Order: sequence, then structure tokens, then C-alpha cells
Amino acid sequence: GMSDVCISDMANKKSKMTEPLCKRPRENNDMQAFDQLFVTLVDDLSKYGMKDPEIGDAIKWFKDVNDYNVPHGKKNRGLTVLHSYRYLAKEKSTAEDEELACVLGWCIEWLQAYFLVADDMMDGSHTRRGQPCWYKKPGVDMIAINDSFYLESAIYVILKKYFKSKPYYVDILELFHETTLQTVIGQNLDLITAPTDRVDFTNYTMDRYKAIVKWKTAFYSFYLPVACAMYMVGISDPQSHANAKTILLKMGEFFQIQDDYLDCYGDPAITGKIGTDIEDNKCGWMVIQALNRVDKAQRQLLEANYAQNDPEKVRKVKSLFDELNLKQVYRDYEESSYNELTGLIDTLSGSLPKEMFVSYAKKIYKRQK
Ligand code: DMA
Ligand code: MG
Ligand code: MG
Ligand code: MG
Repeated sequence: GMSDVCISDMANKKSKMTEPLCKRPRENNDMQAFDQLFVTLVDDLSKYGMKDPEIGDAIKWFKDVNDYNVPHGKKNRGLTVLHSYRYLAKEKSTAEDEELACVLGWCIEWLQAYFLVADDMMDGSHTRRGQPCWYKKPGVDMIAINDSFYLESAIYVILKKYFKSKPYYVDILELFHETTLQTVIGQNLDLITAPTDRVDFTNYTMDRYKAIVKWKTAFYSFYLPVACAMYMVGISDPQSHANAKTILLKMGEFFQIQDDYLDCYGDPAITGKIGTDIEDNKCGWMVIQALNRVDKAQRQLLEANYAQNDPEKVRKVKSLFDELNLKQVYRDYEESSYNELTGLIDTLSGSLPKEMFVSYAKKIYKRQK
């Protein structure tokens, strides 16, 4: 899971200032062009069923669904398709295909919106991207379930309009379908490992954790954007995809560990969301690290206070995390994981540009949102 807000945090500001000046306008332009395209795509979607005035009220409702849930994130996944396309197409890059890369990028943002609307309901979350979760809005509630289905359907309306005639249309369709299934599987593992009616830490292992985050986060957040660009430029051989996948799944694991850390220690004003992992009995990175370090009394305290909707109990769990020095454990992990990732990139990039992977690693390292 990824949470997204448009406000820039200190770490990002700092890294932008150390970047060469010439790189900054391009980044801003990309974001501007990307945002502009959103308006066009929502317009395309609103034309669906134009000949059927009887569904006008639904189409109007879905415009609000799109505007509220799709465009307000960091848009890292969406922009990654454009950047990957540029890295891969090199001097063969065209303005027309850059635009198409952005369309694919928005399709990933729609996929993300679909998962987040449902995820927030299943996780009982309160806020997302600095505003109330969609299902929390007055008059929405359970309608949000159907809205999440709508957000998924929108992907295929857009893909058909812009890619039907492309030789890689089927590759992209299959990629979106498979990635959706992978994420649904991951969300299931996440949810069934965290029963709401009892605390039982016996399955809370690092192996289980790695499986959950690979399936619920890494495929759709990291492999999908790069794979889209690869298919666009005609890279479809299994070996290149397998290598990219190995690197990007590792990056995704790192990203979800950050998400779990931020759920506990992040600043909601920066992350845009209030953490719920402790209340939700999640098999997250924090509790696994804690379980590896507790003595008998501490484990009992954890069992007595985890998985309950009670701020006092949540506070007790967090002070145990403090006592076990998990902030430092995380900082050490972040450092070693970054090094491991760099090593993987060195060995597995093959014919794919190493700098592409390095730039994505740099973007998420030390993030605060
Ligand atoms: C979410 O994991 C995964 C998906 C597929 C949305 P999460 O519940 O930790 O995400 P978040 O912290 O953003 O709610
Ligand atoms: Mg969640
Ligand atoms: Mg979740
Ligand atoms: Mg989370």
C-alpha cells in the first residue's frame, strides 16, 4: 500500500535542491502534462453511454468518483511509465508515444484508485491523501464497493480507446488482468492473516510477510509500470521481464516496509493517512520485528493490546515498539536493503538501462510519504 499526498515533504525538497537545475523544469512539465491528460480521460469516460440518457445520473456520479479518488496521489506509478518509456525508447522516443505512456500511467492510477477505495473499507481507514476516505463521505458508504468496480472498468474503456490498434494491445490487457489478480491474491493474504476476532501471532513470520507484500503491493506498484513501457517499445522476451521483475519486486518489498513503518511513525499531515495497522491486527513489518525481540512479558503485553480499536491500547503497543528501538532497526534495515537493491540492479539489469532502476530506488529511499 501506498499512500499519496500532493504536499512535498522536507526530504523531497532537499533532494530537489541538490538536483541539477536543468532537471527541475522537465519534472514539473511532466507533472503538468500528466495532470492535463487526466481531464481528457475523464472526459472520454463521461462520453460512455452518451446515447443512453437514461444512465446520465450514474455517469454524473462516476465523474465525482474519478475526480475524488484518482488524481490526488503522488502519481509515482503513473509517471514511472513515462520515465521508463524514455529510458527504453532513448532517441526513438516520440511525443505521440510519450502521450500514450501517460495514458498507461493513468490506467495504473485508476487501478490504484480501485484498490485503495476497497482497501480503505476493508482496513476501516479514516483518511487517504489528506481527505476522508471515499466510503466515509456522506451519502457514499457501501456504494463505494460498486464505485471500486467502476474504477476498475474504467481502465478497459481507456485502454480500448487508445490502444486497440496497437500490436501490444493484448500484452497490455493481459498484463493488467494478471496484475489485478496478483493484487487481489495479496490483499486476501493480508486480510486472512489478520483475523478480526482473535490475536494469534504464530503465522506472523518474515516469510509470510514477504509473500503478502510481494502480491499485494510489489507487482502493481513496481513491475506493472515498467512492464507497460517495455511492451510499448517491443521488449516482450521472458528473460528481460523476469530480470526486471526480480529487481522491481525487491523494490516493492522495500516500499511496503516503508509503508508499514510510516503507518506507525509517519506524520499524517505528510502521509495523508492515519495508521490502522495495529488496530487491524495486521501482519506488518513492525509487529514482526517486535516479535523477534520481545521477552515473555512483552509478548503478553503485545497480545493483550494488539488488534483493538482502543487508542490507549494502541499507545501501549507503540511504546513497546519504542522500547524495542524499532526506529533504529528500521534505519538499519533501510540502509542494508538499499545496498542489496543496488547489488541486484548491478547483476540483473542486463540489456535494460541500469540508471532507470537506480532512479526509481533513489525516489523511494528515505521517503516520508
Ligand atoms: C495496501 O496495503 C495494498 C493495496 C493493494 C492497496 P495497505 O493497506 O498497507 O495500504 P495503505 O497503508 O495505503 O492503506
Ligand atoms: Mg490500507
Ligand atoms: Mg490494506
Ligand atoms: Mg499501510
